[in-house]
Amino acid sequence: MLRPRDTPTRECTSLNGLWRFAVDTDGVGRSDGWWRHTLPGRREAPVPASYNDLFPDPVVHDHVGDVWYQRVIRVPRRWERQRIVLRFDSATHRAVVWVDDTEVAAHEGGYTPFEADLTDLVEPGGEHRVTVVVDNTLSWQSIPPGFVEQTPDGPRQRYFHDFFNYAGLHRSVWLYTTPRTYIGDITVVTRLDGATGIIDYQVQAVGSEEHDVRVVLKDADGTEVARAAGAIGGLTVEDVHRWRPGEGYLYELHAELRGAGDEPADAYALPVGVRTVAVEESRFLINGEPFYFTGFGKHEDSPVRGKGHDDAFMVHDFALMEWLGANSFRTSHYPYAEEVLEYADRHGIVVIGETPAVGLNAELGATLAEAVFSTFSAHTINSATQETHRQALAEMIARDKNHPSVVIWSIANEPESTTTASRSYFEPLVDEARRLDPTRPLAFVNFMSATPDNDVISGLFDVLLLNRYYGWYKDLANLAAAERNLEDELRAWTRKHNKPIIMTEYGADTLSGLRTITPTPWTEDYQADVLAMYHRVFDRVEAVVGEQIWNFADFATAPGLLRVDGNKKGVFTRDRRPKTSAWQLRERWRARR
Ligand code: GCB
Repeated sequence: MLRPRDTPTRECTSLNGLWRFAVDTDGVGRSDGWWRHTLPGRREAPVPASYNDLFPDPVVHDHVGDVWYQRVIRVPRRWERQRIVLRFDSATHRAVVWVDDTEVAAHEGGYTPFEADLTDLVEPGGEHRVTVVVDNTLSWQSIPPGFVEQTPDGPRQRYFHDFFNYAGLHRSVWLYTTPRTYIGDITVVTRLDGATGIIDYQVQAVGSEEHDVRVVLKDADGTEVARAAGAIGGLTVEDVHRWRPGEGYLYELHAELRGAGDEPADAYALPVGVRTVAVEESRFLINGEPFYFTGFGKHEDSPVRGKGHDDAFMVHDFALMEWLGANSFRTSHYPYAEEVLEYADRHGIVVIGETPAVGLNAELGATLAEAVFSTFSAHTINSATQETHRQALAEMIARDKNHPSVVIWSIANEPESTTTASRSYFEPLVDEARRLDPTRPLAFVNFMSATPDNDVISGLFDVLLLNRYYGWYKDLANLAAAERNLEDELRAWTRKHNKPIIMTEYGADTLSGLRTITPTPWTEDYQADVLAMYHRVFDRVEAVVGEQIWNFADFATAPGLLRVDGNKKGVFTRDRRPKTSAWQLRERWRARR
């Protein structure tokens, strides 16, 4: 699915801004047909943003179920004879959309885009009412999963992941045009042959059969460097300028459909980075050279906006990572806004892209939701959940396949991975991911209690991503034992699999400003000691090819005895002020560059 862009044949209008907003506390909006009229009440909500923290009202903050957004759109008269598309970059976790009285789209999954073709419905020059109902409920069949507990005081959402269940229209909404015959999709795969770059491309045309496809590749200065004709083909660039970590060099692939009279029917420009990714034994190679990941697991999370995309926070976060010398991050625990990947492409930051499959684990259910259940069963995570998961995976790959910054797909965070049921659940998803993208290494993020002895699924994957909390959830305030146990475990993984290991989470909750001389959990000094201990071990174990600290910044979670106004494992506070460890990391990571 191509991101909306202005091109010589396409026009985009942003529908961001204030929309009418109503919380459907009684759950009557669908039966009463709220899309037919102006929404009840006088509330407005900004798009993009989570709605939860906008109002000083626990009813909104902790609402379970539907909320409604509505606005009027004006379709320019000049859009006559164009194909007109309404696009939501995301709606968390599912949505139904109406234009006037007609349902035009329904989508499951909170972190990938969906569209509705309005060509036959809207009037160029006319005004139309757009209404969206967004449902934040997590069930056993949603990704991520959860369940709603019915209590005497009303429904309560329970879930098995450690970040607040923010919801709403978190990303941009667009109204855009394409010609009636248009470029539906482009796929690029890049290869290197010495100094020569090869871009295998595929352009999918939709509409009339009579057209030719032409493709021109331009360098960053706009100079043409290669051209080709046909829907499928290859472009060769001598002396290619590679995309590499630290330097996000991008070419631009201009695809054109030409009709019978040689008129350009549609045109689209796609940024392309030429690079390769490979795994060789325990090494991770970018452009044939060993790469060591430094950086973070992150969240899309900020005060007031919640998970709403914000360009200012995005640029600031990247600038702070640059200040530290970090070269990578994981989109824990869901695909981030596409703006984030585009920024990473342009700036040479390496990304592990993750699906929203977080909390598929009964052990976490016991800790985070006081719930006792079997992870995989007919009544909990079952084949219908697996299908939602497959769809989320397919939509992530469809959206992100052309981003050079993305070098690994992570299929899930900390699922159960020690039972035959987990093996049966993951095997088909692994096959599907490899079918959809045979070019990128595949991984899942392994949970602490899944050890080299009892894990049964790591053999299916290319890279081992491990989350380990020695010195925190285990060996608290005993860093000597933590150091021994961590090293023993990493060596055991290497003996068993000989695959690259990236530590995708490690760290300690830290209250900004709390200091100590003797080792005391929650202090800034203890966080620094824990990180230093991990780094000593990483430097001794050759198979470790990356360190991504949990977390870049403090973030909001559901209430819990271990959570003091959220998770405090950030190297930065939620408003992005550094803790002591920031200077330690800056020294370590800048020295590596
Ligand atoms: C984890 C999870 C992450 C949590 C973190 C923690 O293993 O992947 O979502 O926030 O631990 O701090 O407990």
